[in-house]
Amino acid sequence: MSSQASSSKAGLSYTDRIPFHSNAAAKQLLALMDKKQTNLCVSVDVTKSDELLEVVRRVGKSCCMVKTHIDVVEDYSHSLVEELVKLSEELEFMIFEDRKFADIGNTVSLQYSSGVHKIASWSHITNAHPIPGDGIITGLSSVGKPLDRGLLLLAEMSSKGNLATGEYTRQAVEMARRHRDEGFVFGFIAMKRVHEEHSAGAAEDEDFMILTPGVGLDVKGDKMGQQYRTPKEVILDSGCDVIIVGRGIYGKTDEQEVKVEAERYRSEGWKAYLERTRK
Ligand code: S5P
Repeated sequence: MSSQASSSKAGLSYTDRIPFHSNAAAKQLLALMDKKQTNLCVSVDVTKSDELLEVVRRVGKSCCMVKTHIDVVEDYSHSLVEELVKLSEELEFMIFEDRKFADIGNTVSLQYSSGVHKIASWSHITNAHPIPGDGIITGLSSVGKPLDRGLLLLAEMSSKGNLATGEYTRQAVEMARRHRDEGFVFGFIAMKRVHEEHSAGAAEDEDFMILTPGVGLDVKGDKMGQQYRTPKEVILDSGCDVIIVGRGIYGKTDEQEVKVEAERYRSEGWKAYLERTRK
């Protein structure tokens, strides 16, 4: 426990953690979080391009990241992602395509670079399930690393009954560790600081970012197994770094409310971070 506590980076500011990362997207993200005072990632899971861009225009100033599921957009065209990239530069946020790759290296390299969406050409960050083994990182890295993109591994999930627990989570952490020097994998989708829970073999200068979905202030879950915790539980109690919020923000019917909710989550997440780093 003591060696765990001494190497924990949870008490440091986001900016002070930049030297522990070699991935360009991670460095950019950490810097802009402190600059904009936000650890909020808004998940914009809507099916129309106009709606997606409208939500992004409303929440862009409040968040450090916009997460997409580009394959649910019915009227997709390349101009959508061009506009999204433009907004990400104007409003200063990172783009995270939540593609959850889960195939062999060769297949994921094609899915990442090609097809209709050409994800690597516009998305700063993407994620992958560790289930196929190390080749998934090699495959994605061959496309993403030369473009300065970053990768997150899904070490845990937020949904009820998911299988990403215990030994699976430990192996996900080990996999990320094996590839740390390559500077492509920089963190996890997880519910807590999984690398500190499985700290055996961790280098003293190791740091991974933890991005956490399943965040809601008003409800505890949905009818399909999603489970929500509050920003305080996620950032302060569990030591995660980024809160990912979807329906709690874009689900509001009144467009003005979307902006208000984004600010509400930003402020709750930031308060919890300040409390954590002040300790
Ligand atoms: O374990 C997970 C991993 C992810 S990336 N649980 C999740 O909910 N997600 C994603 O986060 C999910 O695909 C969705 O886009 C978002 C949560 O949305 P919400 O509407 O429930 O906040």
